[in-house]
Amino acid sequence: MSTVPVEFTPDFIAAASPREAQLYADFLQSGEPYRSLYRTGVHTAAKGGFNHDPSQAPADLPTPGIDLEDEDLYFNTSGAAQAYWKDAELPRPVRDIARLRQDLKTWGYCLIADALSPDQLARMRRRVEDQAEAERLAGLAVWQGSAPRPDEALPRLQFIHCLINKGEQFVQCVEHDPAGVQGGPVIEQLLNETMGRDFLMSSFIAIISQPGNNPQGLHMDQGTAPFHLAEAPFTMNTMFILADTSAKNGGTLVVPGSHRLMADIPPGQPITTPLPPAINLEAPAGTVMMFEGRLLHGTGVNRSNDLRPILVMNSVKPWMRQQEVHLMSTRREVLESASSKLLYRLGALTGYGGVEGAWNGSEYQVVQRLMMDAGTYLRIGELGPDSPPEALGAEYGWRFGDTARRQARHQPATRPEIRTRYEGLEPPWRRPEKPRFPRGS
Ligand SMILES: O=C(O)CCC(=O)C(=O)O
Ligand SMILES: [Fe+2]
Repeated sequence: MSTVPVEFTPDFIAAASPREAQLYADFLQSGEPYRSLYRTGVHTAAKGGFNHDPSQAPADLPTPGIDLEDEDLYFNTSGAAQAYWKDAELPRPVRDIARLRQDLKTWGYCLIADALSPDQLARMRRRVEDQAEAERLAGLAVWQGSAPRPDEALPRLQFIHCLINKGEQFVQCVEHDPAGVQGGPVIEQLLNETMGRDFLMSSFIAIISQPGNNPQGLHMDQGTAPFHLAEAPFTMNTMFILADTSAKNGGTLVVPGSHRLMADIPPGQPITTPLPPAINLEAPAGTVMMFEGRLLHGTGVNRSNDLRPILVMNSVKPWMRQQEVHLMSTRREVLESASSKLLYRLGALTGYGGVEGAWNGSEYQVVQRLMMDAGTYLRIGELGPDSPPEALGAEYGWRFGDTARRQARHQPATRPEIRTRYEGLEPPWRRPEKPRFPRGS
């Protein structure tokens, strides 16, 4: 028996790999920029850093785990923060696309006034409230996004995931269909300009803060990337505001202009210049806030007696992973009736994330998914020239895809009985008649 060379043994490798010898350790293990974002005593009107840890709060506060009076904490925005921003021309809800562009560029966010008509808003709000209540009653509610109070097990922040399965109006939001969102065409134009036309929908969720929730630590939604470009964001958020929002009910905390500051920090390096304070978003129900991936933001504290519902749709570059694996999550009925635009945005037609090589960018992955639902999708495994005829000729799922069916009759060496068997194979789903999206053929 031959012995393994010593250089390949775990002990030898561990001994030869102290941190200082490891490649890129400073960069990969820096924890930046969050480490310095959450550092105490650095940032303006945020003496505890831009994060809230209820276990660190003094014990005798009127609200357990959080001091709602100290104006030097980042989530209390009516004192020092308000004074800081009082003369700035921050975004306010408008419909003028020129102003919206300017706000996105200067401040990292913009507010589209009346993006939902009163009817659309009422319908959307009712749907979200019903779904949220039902998920609570059914034991399906998801509580995440902030810390629980010290005396409670779960955060007071309810998420409703995968909205596209939960109402037609949510599909209309993804398509920016004016029938569901009257401001849809403006949203789509701004997404095309900031992201490029080939963006994907990463997730679409409702976030409902309850009275007395804890604030989120501020973050960039493209913070999963270890680098940022000054030129443009990699992700965009479209936030549908379903109730009048202000500091009172925990309007989203935002550091205006932070997209530029964050993009200027070299990857892996700490923030050395104090950041400006956060504001609470203020806007009437029906407004859509668009904000980009480099902007620092997070859920605010709901000090009212009502729920604060918003919807957040996240768009990403086609080379990024989507938060939701839509091809697994989307209900069959939604997939079967989907337009080419919806399918594209769900990630069913990219050059990534395909099934058994069907990721060439021309094949929707719906056939595969529907066959998997039916339990009929057979994967190709280990084969050899001597494999039994049943194995070589099996009804592999691959055969039903576009690429396989297109190539089948040109295959140079298919055994005649197999060729005959699969000639004219009918897939269980046909691509939509409408043109492919967004490349248009
Ligand atoms: O709830 C909010 O206002 C913002 C939520 C958010 O930023 C997030 O969950 O990533
Ligand atoms: Fe976020």
